[in-house]
Amino acid sequence: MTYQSEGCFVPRHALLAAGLICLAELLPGAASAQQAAEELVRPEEVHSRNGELTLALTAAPAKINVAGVSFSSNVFNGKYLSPVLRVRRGDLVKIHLVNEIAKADNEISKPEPTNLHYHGMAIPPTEPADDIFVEVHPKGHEHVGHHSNVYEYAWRVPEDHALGLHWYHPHVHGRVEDQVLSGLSGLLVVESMTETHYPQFADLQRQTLILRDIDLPGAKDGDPKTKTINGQKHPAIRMRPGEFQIWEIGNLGADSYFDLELDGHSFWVLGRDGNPTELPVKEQTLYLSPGARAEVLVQSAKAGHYPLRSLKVDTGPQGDPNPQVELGTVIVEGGPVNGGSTSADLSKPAVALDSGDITAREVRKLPITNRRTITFSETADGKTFFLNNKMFDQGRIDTTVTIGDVEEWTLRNVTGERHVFHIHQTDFLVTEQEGAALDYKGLRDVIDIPQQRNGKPGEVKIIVPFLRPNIAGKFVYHCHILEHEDNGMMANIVVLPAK
Ligand SMILES: [Cu+2]
Repeated sequence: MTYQSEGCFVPRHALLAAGLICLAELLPGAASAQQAAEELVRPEEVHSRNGELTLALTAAPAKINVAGVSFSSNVFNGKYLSPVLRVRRGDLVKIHLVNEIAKADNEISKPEPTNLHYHGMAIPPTEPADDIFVEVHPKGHEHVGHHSNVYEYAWRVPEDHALGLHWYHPHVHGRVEDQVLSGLSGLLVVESMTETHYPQFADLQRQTLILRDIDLPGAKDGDPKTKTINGQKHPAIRMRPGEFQIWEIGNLGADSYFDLELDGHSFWVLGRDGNPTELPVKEQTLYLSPGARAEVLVQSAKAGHYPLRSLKVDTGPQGDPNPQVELGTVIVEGGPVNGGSTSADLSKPAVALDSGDITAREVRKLPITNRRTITFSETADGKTFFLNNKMFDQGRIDTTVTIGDVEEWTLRNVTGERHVFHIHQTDFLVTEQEGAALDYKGLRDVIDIPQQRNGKPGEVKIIVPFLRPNIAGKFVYHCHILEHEDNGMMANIVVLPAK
């Protein structure tokens, strides 16, 4: 039997077992009181079979319910929580994308082009793979020389691809923020990171936490966005005392930062941005810029309720507000689990790192073939954004490199707000932040560049290896705060085939 009252859709026995009652019943309208009762939902999953993942994704308005509010929004296949795609090395991925984007209650108000980008994937930046210059127009708005409202994506996961968490979202310049904010983003997992690199943790219970931001109807410009986990405002995540779990977490939102803190717990990072770490990295808070992902190990403390928060992030005097919010509650209860042997394994380094793509250790040793500086700037009103003093222009080539090049890029932020660097098709190694050497144990594909302070620009140094022959072509690098990207903070790069 399901017990229902406002905001409570939980089997009564589960509530009793948890020692909970639905407080919404006692305190009608008290948002915080309803919060702990809703169980974390599991996203729908689509697995590849016999080496192939086939999926139809239709972007269209649908009635959704987010944080207790019902409204229509453009989403994939009728749901705010998009399917998690799980593929393996060597798999063929075939996605039939249909554009039925239309007027909805929020954000996107008219038919407009869309497409798909596969963030973190080292696949060709060309059709029918990860070409973000493709425009799939809605029916009746097809342009001469463009495609119909349907597009057939087909690409193969490279046999040596890094294992981990990636994601998919539209990337038509100028419309990315609104489409992602509407709900058009989902997780894409190249299996099996834990089994391959951290086999001692392979049997642990897993949770998938999709973090996103959204403007609820009536939200005013400048209001902080509403943050959700798996589309839920304040779900309950369950663990047993002493239990280790693996959490797959992705910030698949448009503009917001998440800096996760779980009272009395820490996070052991096994992978970030689709790349394994060289050893588990202990972090007290898990900082996830827009676009960042992480696989982490969490060991629960003694029985009790622990708030899972996203801490306030100082985005700078010109930045958008990113206040602290409570995202959910970890409920620890039931028979204790002896995590002794798992604790001991935390000091063991990752194994089989050479089974895949280039590692952080290898990138560190590569000779640098060229250095360049990318400056992030914006107008005083914070409405127009530049890379190296230029707004994005689809027809202009800003950077040209050749397969085999290994470049050191200095990312310089001369604005009063944080920005987030991302480049398509390749990962990079972060070597320096604010003048201090950084020895992070893995490759990344998004990194924050802090705001200018006291006239001193924020600065980060990265090494970008352009080594994989399959990434030759034209693609982009940009700020992953999608509002900034849409308003100019993006540039084109052409990677020429090796001579
Ligand atoms: Cu930015």
